[in-house]
Amino acid sequence: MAPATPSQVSAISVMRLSGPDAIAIADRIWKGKKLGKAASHTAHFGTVLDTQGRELDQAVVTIYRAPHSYTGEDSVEISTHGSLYVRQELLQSLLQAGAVTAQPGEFTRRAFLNGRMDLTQAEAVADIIASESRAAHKVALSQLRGDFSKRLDQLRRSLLEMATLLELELDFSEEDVEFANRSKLLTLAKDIKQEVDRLANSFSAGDAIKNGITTAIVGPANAGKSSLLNALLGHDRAIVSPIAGTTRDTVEATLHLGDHLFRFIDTAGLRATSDPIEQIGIERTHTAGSQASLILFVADATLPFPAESLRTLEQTLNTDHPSILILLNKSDLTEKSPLTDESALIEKSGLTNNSAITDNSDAIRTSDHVAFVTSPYPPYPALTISATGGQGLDTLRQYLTRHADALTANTGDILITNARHQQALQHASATLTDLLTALHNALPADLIAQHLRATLSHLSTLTGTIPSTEILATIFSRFCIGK
Ligand SMILES: Nc1nc2c(ncn2[C@@H]2O[C@H](COP(=O)(O)OP(=O)(O)OP(=O)(O)O)[C@@H](O)[C@H]2O)c(=O)[nH]1
Ligand SMILES: [Mg+2]
Repeated sequence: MAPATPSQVSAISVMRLSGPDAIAIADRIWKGKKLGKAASHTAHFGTVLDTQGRELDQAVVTIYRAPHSYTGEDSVEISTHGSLYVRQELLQSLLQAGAVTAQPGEFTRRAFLNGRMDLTQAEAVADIIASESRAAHKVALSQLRGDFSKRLDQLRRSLLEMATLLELELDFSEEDVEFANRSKLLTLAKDIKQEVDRLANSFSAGDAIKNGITTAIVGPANAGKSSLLNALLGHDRAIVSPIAGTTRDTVEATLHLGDHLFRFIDTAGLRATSDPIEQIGIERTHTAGSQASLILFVADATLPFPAESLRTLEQTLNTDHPSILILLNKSDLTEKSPLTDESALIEKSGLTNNSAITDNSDAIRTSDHVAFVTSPYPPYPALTISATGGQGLDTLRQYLTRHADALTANTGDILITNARHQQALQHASATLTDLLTALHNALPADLIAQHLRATLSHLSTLTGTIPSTEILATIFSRFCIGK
C-alpha cells in the first residue's frame, strides 16, 4: 500500500493497494457495496472509515482483479478528497486493517516480476514520470510501448537461430557436418553488430533529450556570459558586474526552447590569473566545455577576437568536431555595428563546416539573417548579439532549437536514454567483435557458440530475461513511492 499522489493539499488523493488481500483489506475500512463481490474494472462510491471505525471521508474505490491490473495482482485504488489529514488517517486505518507500506517502485517491480512489462518498459515508467519536455516524453513513451524491447527481441531471435544451428552441429560433431553456413553467419553477425552499435551510440542524443542539452557558455572574463544566461532565462540567475572575474564557479540553469530542454552552464571567464580559486573555476570551465553538447563562445565585440582562448579551449575538448557557436557580444557598443554591415554577411558556403548550422542556415537567415557575420575563427559560425540590448537573441534561440533538432534527427527511430542500456549494448558489441573474429578465423563451432551465448546474455540483461537482484535494486530504488 502507498499513496499514489504527492503529499500536498489537492483536489483528490489516491491510495493504492496491491496483492492477494488488497480487496479484503479495503473492505475492512469501507462502508458501501461489498468490494469482495465487485467485478474487475469497476468504480464504487462509499465512505472510508478511520482506525476507530468512524466515517473519515467520501471516496471512490476502483477494483482491478488479477491478472488485469498494473501489477498483475488484485489491486484497489481509493480516491478521497485531497486533505493531508484524510490521507494520513486513511494510511493508519489501512495499516491497522492489515496493509503494509510499499517500497519505492514496488508496484512497478511487481508488474515486472509478474510479467506485465519487461525491464526497459519498467525503466520507461520512471522516465515518463520524470519527463520535462515533449522530446523526452516522446522517447519514454516509445520505450514504454515496447519499441526498444521489440527491436532487442528481433536481435535476440536472430542470434538464437544461429545458436540453435551451431548446437545442432555440436551434437553431430562426429559427422563433420556444417548446419550453420559460415558466410551467412558472418553477414548476420555484422548486421547485428551494426544495429547494436547504432543503439549504443544513440545514447548521447538520448541523454541530451532526457536530461537536457548541455550548453556551456564560455569565453574571456567580462565578455557578458552571465548577462547572456540571464537574458536567455528572462531573469537574473547569475551575478553580473563590470568587474572581470565575477563568476567563480559554474552556474547551471534549465530552459525549454521548442520541444527541447536545455541545460545552460555559465562558467568562470577565461583569463590568466594568479588567484588559486579563480584557477579552479577556470579548470571547471574547461571541464564544462568538454562535457557540453554545444559551446557558446562569448567574446566582447569591442575588443580584438580572443583567438588564443578559443584555441586553448579547443585543445581541451575530446572531439575533433566540436559544436561551437561564436557570439560577438556588446554589439550595441561597436561603432559600426556588424548588424548593419551587409558586406559582412556570410555566404552559405561559409557555414559548410559546421554540421548543426549547415542544414539550417537558410531557415535561420531568412528570419534574422543579418545577425550572422563573417567568422573570426572558422569553421565555427559567428553571430553578433547584445545580451543586455537583446539584439540577435531570437536568432540565437532559433540556432539552439535547430541544433537540438539536428542532434536528435539523425539517430534513427529508436533512441536509448539510459546508461545501463548503453553499457549492456557496449558489452554485447564487444562479444560480437569476438564472434566476428572467430568466424573470420574459421574457429570450431563450440568457440563460436560461446561468443554467441555471451552476446545473448548481455542483451538479456536489458529486458531482464536474466535479471540480477543488484540490477533490480538499482532500477527500482530510483522510483517514487506509490509507483
Ligand atoms: N553594453 C553592453 N554591456 C554588456 C553586454 N553584456 C554584458 N554587458 C556588461 O558587461 C559587464 C560584464 O558582464 P558579465 O555578464 O558579468 O560578464 P561575464 O562574462 O559573465 O564576466 P565574468 O563572470 O567576470 O567572466 C557587465 O557590466 C554587463 O552589464 C552587452 O550586450 N552590452
Ligand atoms: Mg560571469
